[in-house]
Amino acid sequence: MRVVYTPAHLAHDITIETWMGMPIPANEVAERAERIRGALEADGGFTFDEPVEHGEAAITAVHDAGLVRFLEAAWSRHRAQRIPRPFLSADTYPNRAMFEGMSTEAVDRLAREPVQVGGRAGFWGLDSAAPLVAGTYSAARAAVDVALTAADLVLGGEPAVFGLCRPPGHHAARSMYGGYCFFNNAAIAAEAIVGATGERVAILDVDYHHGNGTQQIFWRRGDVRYVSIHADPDHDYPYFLGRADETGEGPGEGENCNLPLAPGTDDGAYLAATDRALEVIDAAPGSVIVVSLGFDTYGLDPIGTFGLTTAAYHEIGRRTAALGRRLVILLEGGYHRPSLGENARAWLRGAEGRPFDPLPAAGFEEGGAVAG
Ligand code: SP5
Ligand code: ZN
Repeated sequence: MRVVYTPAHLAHDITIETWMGMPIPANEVAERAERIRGALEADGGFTFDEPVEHGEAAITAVHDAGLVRFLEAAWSRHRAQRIPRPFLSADTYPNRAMFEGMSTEAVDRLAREPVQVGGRAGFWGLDSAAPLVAGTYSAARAAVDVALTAADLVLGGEPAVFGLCRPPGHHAARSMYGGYCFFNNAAIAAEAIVGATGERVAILDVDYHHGNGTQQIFWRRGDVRYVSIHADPDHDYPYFLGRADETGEGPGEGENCNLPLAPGTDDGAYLAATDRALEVIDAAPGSVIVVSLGFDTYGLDPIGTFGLTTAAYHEIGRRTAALGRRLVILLEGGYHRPSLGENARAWLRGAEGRPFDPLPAAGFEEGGAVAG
């Protein structure tokens, strides 16, 4: 399988994130992508391509240009304000209750981007856990190019291509970043595929978290079907979207399918949900699936609660490919660093119909034991 990768992601390296006001060691770190690259190189069955630069138009096809300008300038503004921290995180968010009782027109006029950078980060941001650093914008742009290059290769005839995107994308909405995501790589790729083919596209999101950004972007669209399996938002991030009764509106009615699962979900229940998700995709026409692939469903993931195993990833990859559609597979989350390489290798080998043989040198075994 061909893999699109660039070291440009290394510019976005995070040491600390804030969680409920507490500084904690960052989860979405550069080591994640390097672990996966290393495992795929060691496998020998993957070849690597550099991304091709695609420019801004593909981004503003799904994102507000104001978000792009904010992300481009945020770090220099943060520096200019002499904020003594190594990353930018918001001060105040425009909670919807702040505007309660006001007309939509009044809110559109008054709830606008302020000047102070902590207010700007609140205006464009969802949460306090997506730290922005000096290299964030360039890395996020490169991740988009990775996704678009993977899509180009598939449109050129490859049956399945893996885009090693970092930072991830599926929490980023048209006018919002958040959840470690800045630009929505999967949504940008899906939009480009619709534009290039005129066909309908399906997005299968198997990250642990609901892809609120992807859902939002395609909510009213009849040409992109979004199907997501994730932790019940009553219990986990992003909390305010991801329920089963969110089915889309207007031309998008029936094109959004959320399959929320309880904390602690194991392989059996997850594979049953996978079969349901694949049925929903199979029921609409189209020849390409964009996969938002997260490994935070893994049993040892530090922020997820599910119990998936490496064997399950191999099987999910196999079943997804068995639909017979071409796959643009894009990395989203997954934070248990020692297992990421093996889990990615398992999924991708499954998608190619190859068996999975654990690498002896992985230094990692199921259950978390570190091999000598
Ligand atoms: C792409 C992606 O997977 N984004 C996930 C964003 C999750 N943000 C919330 C992180 C919560 C961290 N919780 C730490 C719990 C320590 N017990
Ligand atoms: Zn996630």
